[in-house]
Amino acid sequence: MEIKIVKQILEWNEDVSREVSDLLSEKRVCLVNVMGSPGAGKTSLITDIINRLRNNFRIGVIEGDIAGAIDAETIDKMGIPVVQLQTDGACHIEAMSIQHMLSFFNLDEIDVLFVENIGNLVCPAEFNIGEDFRVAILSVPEGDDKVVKYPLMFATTDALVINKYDMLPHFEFDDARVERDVLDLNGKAKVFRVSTKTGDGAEAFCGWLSEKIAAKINN
Ligand SMILES: Nc1nc2c(ncn2[C@@H]2O[C@H](COP(=O)(O)OP(=O)(O)OP(=O)(O)O)[C@@H](O)[C@H]2O)c(=O)[nH]1
Ligand SMILES: [Mg+2]
Ligand SMILES: [Zn+2]
Repeated sequence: MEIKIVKQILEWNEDVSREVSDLLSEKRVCLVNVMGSPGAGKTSLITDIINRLRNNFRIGVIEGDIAGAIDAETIDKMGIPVVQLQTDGACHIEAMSIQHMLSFFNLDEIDVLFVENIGNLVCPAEFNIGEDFRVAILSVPEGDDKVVKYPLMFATTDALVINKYDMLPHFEFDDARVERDVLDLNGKAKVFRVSTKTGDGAEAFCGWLSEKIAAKINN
């Protein structure tokens, strides 16, 4: 008799992430996985991106949080389609959740979906969610040693946004060291210094982002 074999959860996640990716390619929707610690500025960056790029792309957002809907309310007030995923304790988002949530969007009317992952520097990076690319955020008050201490997120990201750059005078934070550490792990990463508070650096980041999105949806 043939033995039933159930695959480990990570392998299952890989299968579903490929299904998500295939569907979104067919629909010409770009999926961006935004990751970083609690409070690094994920929602601030996404709202800044919306303000800068909403005339160029049709944007949707999936907000991931352990509880509540605070970030989704922020995005909803901007008139952007948004769904809140509550993980009820889980500290990362899996592809199965994204696959389920895509049905709440009209994918024919979306060019780019941003996923705000759970605030966590560790396991979100282990799970592909069908994304086209990743954006990791590290903010100045978190400290300049985080790339070395939490390598996977920085090794797998396409861009690193060093956020809260306006706070640099107030912290011992060597941004050149952070850039070196990231490039040592991951030669393809683009590093941007941004303050979502003052807007400094956001234009350069959004320029890079626009090119990546356009490359996907015009492909
Ligand atoms: N000074 C300064 N503060 C910022 C900047 N970006 C975000 N903040 C502040 O940092 C705090 C957290 O920002 P959020 O955007 O909510 O961070 P988040 O990563 O979405 O947080 P969670 O969703 O809770 O994980 C807020 O008080 C923001 O106003 C920045 O560039 N400079
Ligand atoms: Mg947030
Ligand atoms: Zn987790």
